[in-house]
Amino acid sequence: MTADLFDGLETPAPAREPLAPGAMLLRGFARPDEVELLAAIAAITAQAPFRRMITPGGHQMSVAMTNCGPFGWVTDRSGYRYDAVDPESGQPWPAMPPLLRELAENAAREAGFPGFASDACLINRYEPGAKMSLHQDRDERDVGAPIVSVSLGLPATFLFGGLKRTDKAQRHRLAHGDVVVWGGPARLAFHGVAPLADGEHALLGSRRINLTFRRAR
Ligand code: MD6
Ligand code: FE
Repeated sequence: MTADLFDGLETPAPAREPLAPGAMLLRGFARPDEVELLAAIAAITAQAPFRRMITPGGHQMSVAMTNCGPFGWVTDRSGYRYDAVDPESGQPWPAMPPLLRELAENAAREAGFPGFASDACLINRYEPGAKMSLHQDRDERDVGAPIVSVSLGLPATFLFGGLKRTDKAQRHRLAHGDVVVWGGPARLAFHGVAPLADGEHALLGSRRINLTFRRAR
């Protein structure tokens, strides 16, 4: 009886979980687009392959990265920055497919940030053991715009702290298709990803891919 309540109607609204003022988890928001998203990511990484970048401190990151859109986030010995050119190829980053840009805009609107016009999409690939230490996203010129983060593949534990590095971090499990939107009073909160546990995902194998959409310029 309740199973066909939604038959012939629009998809029900996604489950929203507020993480903090300005931060919202939209469970499964990207799932309807999973096949097209993975095809778009494959086309981007054929042009701009994943690579493990070097931090300004000289450490190689455990997460492999690439980008699409007008600007890409890069790090090397000289620092973190946004660059219109892929330093590996000397070419502009691959264009941001409309599907990705629209997914980010729709998720931001759902979380209370209408009009999000992303000009940078960082694509992160985690293999088992890869992690991201607590950090703030502060390389963007305008921190008035939110960040939209899409999780695909293996689940991860997202660490979400406060505005000080020493604030105790909450832990949230991010699964395939989950989207986190992050802005306003939460925009500069410290966050990270715990070491990825081993596992096998039906579409992605033993990997997690995260897309983070930003307004860089
Ligand atoms: C990740 N995410 O989920 C890493 N940054 O793989 C981030 O660093 C991040 O998820 C800003 C806002 C949301 C995020
Ligand atoms: Fe981040």
